[in-house]
Amino acid sequence: MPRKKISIPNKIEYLSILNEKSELDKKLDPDISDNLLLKLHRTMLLARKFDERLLSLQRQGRIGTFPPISGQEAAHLGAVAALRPTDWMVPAFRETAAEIWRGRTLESVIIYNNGYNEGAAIPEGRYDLPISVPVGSQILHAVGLGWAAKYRQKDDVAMAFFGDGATSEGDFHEGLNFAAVFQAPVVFVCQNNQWAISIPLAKQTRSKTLAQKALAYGMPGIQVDGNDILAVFAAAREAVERARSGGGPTLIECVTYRLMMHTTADDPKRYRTDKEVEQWKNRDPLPRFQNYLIRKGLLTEDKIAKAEAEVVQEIQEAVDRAEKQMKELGDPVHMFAHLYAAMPPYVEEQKKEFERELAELNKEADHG
Ligand SMILES: Cc1ncc(C[n+]2csc(CCOP(=O)(O)OP(=O)(O)O)c2C)c(N)n1
Ligand SMILES: [Mg+2]
Repeated sequence: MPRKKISIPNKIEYLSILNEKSELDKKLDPDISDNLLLKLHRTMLLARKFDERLLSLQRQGRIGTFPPISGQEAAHLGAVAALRPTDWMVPAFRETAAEIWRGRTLESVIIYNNGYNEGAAIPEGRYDLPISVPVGSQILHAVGLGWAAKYRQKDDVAMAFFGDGATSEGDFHEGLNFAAVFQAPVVFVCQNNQWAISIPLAKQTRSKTLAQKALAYGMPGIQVDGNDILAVFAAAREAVERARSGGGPTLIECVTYRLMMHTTADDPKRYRTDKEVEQWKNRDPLPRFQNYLIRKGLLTEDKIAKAEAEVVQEIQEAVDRAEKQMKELGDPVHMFAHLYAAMPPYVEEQKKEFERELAELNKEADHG
């Protein structure tokens, strides 16, 4: 026959285990230990409360611009929980819950968001890359790490995080192609939160799913309910195991939603409706997981209230430590010190302007 359908391996599946009513599909239960379930819940709760606190710190002028994660905790925490501590985690900029899981301190987040690069430093023994803001760049970094692990015959896996917007970047296509051709042990986690600042998904792609882009590169792709931490964990565990055992890369699309603004410099009311946000609030990953754990007998309303009070206290202590550390780190104008051997005139100008602004701020602070 001259014209026929070509059979392509790896059909695209959709995975959901815990639905919006917190009901479990028993056949798909990923069988996670009680200990791990409770640890995931605690991190999710801490990350949510921390996001709220960061927002109020930003509004008070005590930190700079930051990208909130509320609504997306399950999508990145569930994925990273499938890694070993010695695997590589390559974050974009909206994975705070996953970074906390990997050991990032809350104070480092505060310090970083105040412009101190010290807050981005990764301590010895943590196999994470710092936040990388250029959209899609994380993909190339992770592919390099994965390829290096394979070249050295180690069984480490690299996990890259990025958003729906990143799938329009050349980096995405180059990275996935290279990883598949060389069978690099990389798990690509796309947090499809429906928006790239004010650009909706429909203007980003004509594809029905982002996961199906994996097929073109010859790797498995799966779309998961990204607000269902059990589904994200199950898909990530499978992909990590495949990568570790020589089966190459996987693309996981986590369908989720950013409940807050893109960054604190953005006003989402200008491009999306309250109705849309309300619909997604009903799919909030935190109450969904919490209700499941209550039904399972692992949590009670009292235990949750107690945990909330504890994380709020933990956050307060981190804020205190961060504010103390920032005083010790000294003048933020030092950020200009290690950029260039010979500073270009326009950077010199920025430095002077920053010095003027700092002087103004210090004057205001002196006057209470
Ligand atoms: C290469 C590049 N272009 C533009 C920007 C400005 N920018 C920052 S975040 C963003 C949108 C990213 O959208 P998405 O990948 O969906 O991630 P999300 O912010 O939704 O988590 C843009 C355009 C950037 N940081 N890097
Ligand atoms: Mg997005």
